[in-house]
Amino acid sequence: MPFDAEIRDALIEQVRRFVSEKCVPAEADVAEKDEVPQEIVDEMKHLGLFGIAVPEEYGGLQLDMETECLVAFELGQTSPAFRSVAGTNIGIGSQALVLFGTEEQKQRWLPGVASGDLIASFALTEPEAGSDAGALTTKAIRDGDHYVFNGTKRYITNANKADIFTVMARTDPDTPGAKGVSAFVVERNTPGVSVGVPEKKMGQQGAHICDVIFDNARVPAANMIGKEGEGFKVAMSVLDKGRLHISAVATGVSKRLIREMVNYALERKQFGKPIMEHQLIQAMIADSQAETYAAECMIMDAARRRDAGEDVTLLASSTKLFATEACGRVADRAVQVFGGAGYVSDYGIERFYRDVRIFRLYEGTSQIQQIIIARELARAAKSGKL
Ligand code: COS
Repeated sequence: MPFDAEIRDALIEQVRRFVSEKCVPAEADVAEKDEVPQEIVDEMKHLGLFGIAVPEEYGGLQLDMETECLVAFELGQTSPAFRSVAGTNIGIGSQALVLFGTEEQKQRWLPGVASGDLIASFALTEPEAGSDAGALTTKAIRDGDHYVFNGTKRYITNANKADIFTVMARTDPDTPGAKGVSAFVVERNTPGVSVGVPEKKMGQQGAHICDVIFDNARVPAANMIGKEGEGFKVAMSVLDKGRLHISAVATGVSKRLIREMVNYALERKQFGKPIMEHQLIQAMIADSQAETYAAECMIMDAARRRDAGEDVTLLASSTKLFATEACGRVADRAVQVFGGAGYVSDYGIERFYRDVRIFRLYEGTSQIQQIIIARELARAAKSGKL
């Protein structure tokens, strides 16, 4: 059922004001200090942002995907580090529980996820298993009513703040590839679970990624999400949704950068007139607008189809590929339109240029999206559905 239009408009307006009044003025400071201030985190909690994708019965706002993307368009219009604070609770950290958790698991963890009092992280990637996620080697070996975890997860967003992790681990070491993998909730305070120091990154200062290390960590068997051996499918379903969300965030950044380009081009004069009147500048801005509008339309269509119950694997990958690559081009043009000022930190444009680079990498690289798109098309053709 579509989300109530009036409530939706009010929420989007609230998020828009929060972004422009609280986040935008704090952008440089957050980048400098590598930390989002607690008062901004508290305001995000107050707005319900941590729980937008959690069902109402567990304290969330239960937005449909279309509304979630509209919110993400707004959240994208500032440094992506702000979105990242709640990003894993909204997306990959919580959705395995939402989609596949038992009633008991949901009651135990989702209210905290929704309020933001519990930070949820998603632990799939490993040192030797990035794009080839099915090659993961973290083991979870059954021992009575527990599983014993050993292994290392890498580049895990919000790991340093996380209270719970959705962890994909190999429960059947004799079965290689996707089939031997199961999904679990692992609590941070489990003995044998430790978190590394945050990595130094190219951009998105204020958002953190760390290793998560399991050293004989005993996790109750009751924490398994879904069936044994189905963990890879759980992860892929979570990523289908996550990829739509990231597409919307990237498109939000593109919208912000278009605004920055237009405003700057109207002010900045060269050759006796505002650079907005120079056709080569117009071309860069026009291409950015056309691509961003195309991304927006793709995202809305894919989100509505997901809300209608369609399988959106093909659409989510198509959307992520297009929207994040477009965002990269928009950020590059923004630097170009700003010229020397685009390269200087004070204007913030070079920061966005660095910040958006990760969109083409995480939740599946552009090349992985291409592989998924081709596979889905081949599958559809073979079953006569193309
Ligand atoms: N939804 C549900 N199930 C899915 C699925 C999806 N979107 N995609 C794949 N599956 C299922 C497949 O149907 C298959 O099950 P069956 O054997 O029962 O048919 C199983 O999962 C394995 O799928 P597949 O054979 O396609 O796995 P591969 O190892 O060949 O690789 C890719 C799949 C490359 C698509 C996957 O590893 C991937 O997405 N990699 C990128 C990982 C990523 O995004 N990392 C970012 C980390 S989070 S920031």
